[in-house]
Amino acid sequence: MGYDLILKNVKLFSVAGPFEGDVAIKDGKITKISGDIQDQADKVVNLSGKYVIPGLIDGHTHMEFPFMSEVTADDFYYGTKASIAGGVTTIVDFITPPKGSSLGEAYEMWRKKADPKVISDYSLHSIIREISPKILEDIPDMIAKGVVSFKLFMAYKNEFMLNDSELYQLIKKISDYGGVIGIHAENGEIINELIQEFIREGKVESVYHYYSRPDILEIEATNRIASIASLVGKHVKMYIVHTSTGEAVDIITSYRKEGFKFFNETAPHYLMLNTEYLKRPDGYRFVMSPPLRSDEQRTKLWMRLASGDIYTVGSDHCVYSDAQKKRYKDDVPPFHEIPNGVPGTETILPLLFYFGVKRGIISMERFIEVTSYNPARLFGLYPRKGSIMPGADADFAVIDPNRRVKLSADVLHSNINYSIYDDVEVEGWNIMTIRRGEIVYEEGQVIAKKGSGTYIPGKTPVMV
Ligand code: DUC
Ligand code: ZN
Ligand code: ZN
Ligand code: ZN
Repeated sequence: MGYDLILKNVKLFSVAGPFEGDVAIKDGKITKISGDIQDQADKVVNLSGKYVIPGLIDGHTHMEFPFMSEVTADDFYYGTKASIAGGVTTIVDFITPPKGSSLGEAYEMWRKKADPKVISDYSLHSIIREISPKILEDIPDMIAKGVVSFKLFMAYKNEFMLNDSELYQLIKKISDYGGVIGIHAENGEIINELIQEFIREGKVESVYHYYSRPDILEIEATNRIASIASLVGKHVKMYIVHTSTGEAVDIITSYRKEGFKFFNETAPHYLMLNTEYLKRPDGYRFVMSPPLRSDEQRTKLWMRLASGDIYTVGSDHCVYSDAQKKRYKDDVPPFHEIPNGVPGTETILPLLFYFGVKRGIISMERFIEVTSYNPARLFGLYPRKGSIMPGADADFAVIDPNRRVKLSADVLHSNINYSIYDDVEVEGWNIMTIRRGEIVYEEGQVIAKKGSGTYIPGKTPVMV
């Protein structure tokens, strides 16, 4: 039998531990994993000395995201180019329905935006920003289309925020149909008060973004939503997106120990950076929500990643150019006018590999668990994605564990001219990405064609 591609002499890592040998691929699928494969193949690649891992699943990206009166600078082309270069073979992005639109209409809009441009494979969550009988009715139809998870916001008053009664009704409805609930947990009412207070006092510098969104408002919102969701019942599948505090992780963990299917996601910037970055002249680039926190919180998050209490790592890739961040002015605008978001999809792999695995904080298995296995299960993509077994999609990242790279806009692929990790050097770098059996990135070059990614419908997950 002739294969399309054989990867020779790989050190293959999965959640089950390492394996050394060969991998054969046919028609985009993993076909055989064996010590020594001598069969014919169109292409044979020798990967000795490299680490092969499952392609990452970035479960949290905002490409072409209409938010805070801007559309993010990375559209589905630039954004997924960055993903692919970073070893991310699947993203899960957010349908963002315009106010008044049905979820079904918004789904069509997002497929039209993404399909002609994507380079990685992609799946979709849907944001729900308002409630109506029509929206509630749309939920089972969306699940049937493969949109099995829904993001609800407890912050961003007047843009996305829902109140407790709306949250309760939506959690109930989504859970009736087996869907997953993603929560942006911050107390938006109080944040709004704090913002108004600071503005009245003339406190407009970027660091006030942090002071207006203190840790306790994430902890409170997490506690509140866990209480509300627990009333609905143990069938609720819920995760707190971009968790930035150890305490919010611990609340969710304590519910999980009681049998609730509650989880946490964190993002690499909360592991890497602290509030001090907001005080730099380019502090506006570091405005995202929840905000960057203390080194103590960073340490708590690393520990909870190591223990397994944090379930997934997603980038929250939400890129604005300098011009957009500064609202097209020379001076930095008041903190509350700066569009929220940072790039991240391309740097999940090098940051977690170097600062997590190489520094001995997390194992290779944990790294894979939080970047592919768990997101695949949570978003209903498993076992097609996130598994290394015959029949699964042949999605891989190939790491040169010794390659040293200094991060900068020059080596990254986003559609902006800065990096938030300019002073960071890593050892360990993605040198090849394989997406459904095709080499789509090699030695700094993204080879895949625009639009060659595929929509992957999710199935309501049975993971837990
Ligand atoms: N936080 C961000 O920083 N950007 C996108 C939306 C969000 O919740
Ligand atoms: Zn062939
Ligand atoms: Zn959010
Ligand atoms: Zn987000």
